[in-house]
Amino acid sequence: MATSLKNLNDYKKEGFGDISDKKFGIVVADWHSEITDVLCAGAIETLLQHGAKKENIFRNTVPGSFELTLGAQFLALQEEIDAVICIGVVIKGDTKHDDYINHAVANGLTNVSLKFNKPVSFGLVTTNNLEQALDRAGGKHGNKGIEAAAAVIQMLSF
Ligand code: DLZ
Repeated sequence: MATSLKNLNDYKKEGFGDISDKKFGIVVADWHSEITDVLCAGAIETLLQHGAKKENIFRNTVPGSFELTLGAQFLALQEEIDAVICIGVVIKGDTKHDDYINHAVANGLTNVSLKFNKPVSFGLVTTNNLEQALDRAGGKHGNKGIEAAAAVIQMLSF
């Protein structure tokens, strides 16, 4: 049977579904860990606020954002994991590394999500400099870790 799609306003009115029995994997990149730690804390706080249990949240670390895809796959293939949140920070430098990493992660996480039919969120902050990244980790542009957690919660409500 077809699923009737809800939009964010519906969820704001009705709330998301019960996630108290859902299990969440979080993959966090070690590069710029002073920022990814803040993003991860935002994601965990959001899961808990929406009713997830602390013991159902599994944080894993990978070396850099490029490794988020395989980290997500390791988690997604575990049957008991319902959704995966990926967190990283890629800052532009003198070379095009950011472009390669960002596209690889975006494609990779899409593939993992579709392959395992599970929500996998893209909590990758991609900025031109450190200040812009800090602005998105509890600064003037909020905390992208919160958005990454909210995205999987919403997708689990389908
Ligand atoms: C190599 C590299 C560079 C230059 N910059 C970043 C970055 O800004 N953010 C990040 O998460 N990771 C970076 N990395 C590391 C790569 O993601 C990856 O870990 C290495 O290339 C090893 O595969």
